[in-house]
Amino acid sequence: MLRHGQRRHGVATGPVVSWAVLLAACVLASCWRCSQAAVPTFDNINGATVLTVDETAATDTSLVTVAVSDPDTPITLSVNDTTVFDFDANVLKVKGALDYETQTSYSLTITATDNAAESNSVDIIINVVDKNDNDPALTLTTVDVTLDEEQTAGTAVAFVISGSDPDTNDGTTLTFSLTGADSTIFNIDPSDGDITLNTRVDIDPNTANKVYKPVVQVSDGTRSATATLTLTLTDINDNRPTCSPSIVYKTVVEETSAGSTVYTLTCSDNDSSFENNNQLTYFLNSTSFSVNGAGVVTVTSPVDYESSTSEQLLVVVADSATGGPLDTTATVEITISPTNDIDPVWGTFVPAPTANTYTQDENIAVGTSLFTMVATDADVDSGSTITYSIQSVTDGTNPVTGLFNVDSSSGEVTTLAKLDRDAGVSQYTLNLQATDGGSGTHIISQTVYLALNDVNDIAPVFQSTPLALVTIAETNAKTGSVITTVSASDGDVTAASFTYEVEAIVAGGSTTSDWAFDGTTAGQLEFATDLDLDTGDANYHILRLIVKDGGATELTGTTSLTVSISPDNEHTPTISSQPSGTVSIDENESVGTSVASVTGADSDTGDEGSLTYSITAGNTGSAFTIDASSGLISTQTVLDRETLDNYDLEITIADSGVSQKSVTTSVSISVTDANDHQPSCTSLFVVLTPPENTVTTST
Ligand SMILES: *[C@@H]1O[C@H](CO)[C@@H](O)[C@H](O)[C@H]1NC(C)=O
Ligand SMILES: *[C@@H]1O[C@H](CO)[C@@H](O)[C@H](O)[C@H]1NC(C)=O
Ligand SMILES: *[C@@H]1O[C@H](CO)[C@@H](O)[C@H](O)[C@H]1NC(C)=O
Ligand SMILES: CC(=O)N[C@H]1CO[C@H](CO)[C@@H](O)[C@@H]1O
Repeated sequence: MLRHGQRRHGVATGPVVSWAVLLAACVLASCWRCSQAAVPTFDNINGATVLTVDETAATDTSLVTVAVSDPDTPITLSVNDTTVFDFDANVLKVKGALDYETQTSYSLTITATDNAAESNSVDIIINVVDKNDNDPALTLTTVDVTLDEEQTAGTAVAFVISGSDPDTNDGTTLTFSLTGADSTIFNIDPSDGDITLNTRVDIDPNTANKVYKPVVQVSDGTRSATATLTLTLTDINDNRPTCSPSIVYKTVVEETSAGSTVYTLTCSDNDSSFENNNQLTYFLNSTSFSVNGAGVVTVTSPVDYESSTSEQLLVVVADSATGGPLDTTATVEITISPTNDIDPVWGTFVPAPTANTYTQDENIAVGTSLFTMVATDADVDSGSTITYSIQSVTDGTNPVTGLFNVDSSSGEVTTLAKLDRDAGVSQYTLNLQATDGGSGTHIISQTVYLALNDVNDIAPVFQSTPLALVTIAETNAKTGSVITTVSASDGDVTAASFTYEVEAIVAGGSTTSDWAFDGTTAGQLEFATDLDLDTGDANYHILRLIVKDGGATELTGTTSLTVSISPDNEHTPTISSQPSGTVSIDENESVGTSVASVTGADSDTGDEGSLTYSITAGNTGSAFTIDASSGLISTQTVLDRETLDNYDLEITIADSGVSQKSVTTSVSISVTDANDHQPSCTSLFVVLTPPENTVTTST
């Protein structure tokens, strides 16, 4: 009954023992009980018993409650390997770590010993049941991969990873996946973990390569393992440099100094710096300009507008990719703006001078064109505009002004005033200038000379004009006698050859032929005839003299000369008439009574022939007076015969010449008694011819 109960119990307490094992144990126990009653017998296990236990079974997990039949209790149960299994009373329990992967089954000898030391043993088998008790593992053969950017979707990324799982059956199906932010660009094959790109990845613009760190995970369904992969996407040189703008227009002033910046190109390359993919270099095709590594275009050698007014620079911009550079071009259109950089140069003047000298007659009309300066300038625009000027004029030594004018635009030089050679300047020095226009003017200079020809433009003049009166003594007024010597001067530089003539007689009644200039002694005026005042020639003559300068166009000067001929007292007065004998006059005649008359004559003319009469002796008591000009003698007192009855008057007749000459005579006057009343004369005036010998001459 108990056996059945025990069996039932055994069944009830050994849930892990299969019904087949239980059935076998009952058969064995019935057999053992039949043959050997004192030996413990196993009721529910026998040599065919196979138990199973999960490898994950925890310690003290019960495997079987062994039922033993034996009267000699208590019965002790033991197992021959207690490292993993042992009994708690009659319950076989797990006491150690199980691992299917280490040992899939155990053969155990279970021994039951009764109180009488009788024992019985039975061998059973415990099969370990595999469970998913291990994490999968990743084998990371290649986890660091470098790949060029720009690969197409589907490109395999050469990670080499594999998964494994220590479990034997359960949890051995592995699945791969990717996690993490960096995983988005990948696909992973869940079964084998092969990774591909799921998109084309362009990392530009980027300054460096891009690193992705996806996390790969392998899972056995319950357990998983992860690892971080590294994909470095490297830049490929897939971008050309670009310049914005690609064409620029710049103006460069010619002669801009070398080194001046013209323009800085704005170029870039969307590639990264990897392998110098975005490192730009610049080249341009000009010798006048250059570009540096920063794209700065500068002047290399100053450009010349006159050579070229523009220049097109083709700039090649290339990256420096070691794998093969890419390039682009930019154009810099340079317009060269002109400056005034060229000196003007003199051309041939119009007319051309001879040995830098122009020659003109003096006295040319004011405004006469002398010459026209010519200068040219190779600059363009305002730089070529020439302004002409006269910087200075000298007479060879000193500055002179106001003589010349220049038309600043035409260069024509004209006279502003009469040029007078006779003023002492034979040649002027003209310092000429030509100035170009524009900024930073350039000036050139040149000297020309203006030589003046003398022209006979100044009339001769008599010196000491008006000439002084020339007085010639009458006796010298004879043919060939020198009257005076005149001279003339002439302002012309060229010496004049004077000739003199008597041009006209203004007064005096002579004729021009009466006068002559000496043929050999210039200016010496002589008489060409005898002039005699006593024969009626005038005592003064006004001559108009003319002097001729002998020039090609003869100029003359005139003056007047008065020649006075001074009379000479050549003749002594003579008595023309006088009383003959004694003249009587009554006493008591009234004062003023005429008594007698004496007259004289003189062949001289003028003062030399102008006679005056005077009583020079015998006029006692100033009884008489004589009219100085007529020679009439008259009383000056009332005569008294009783006082004085006879007078002998000395009468002097004198001329008025410088060297006065005179003659004397005497007149006897008798005072008669009034009582006689005897007139002694029939006429009051008696003209007597004096005897020759009574005439006396005084000198
Ligand atoms: C226990 O007994 C079994 C069956 O005889 C045997 O195979 C096994 O090796 C024994 N174990 C030990 C530790 O002796
Ligand atoms: C460079 O990259 C910028 C930013 O993505 C983009 O706008 C530009 O168009 C790119 N340039 C070229 C030439 O591809
Ligand atoms: C540079 O090259 C461009 C294009 O060929 C050309 O038009 C230009 O004249 C060149 N410039 C010089 C300075 O040679
Ligand atoms: C004649 C005559 O008449 N004689 C007189 C002159 O004058 C004196 C003085 O007057 C008289 O006395 C005279 O008689």
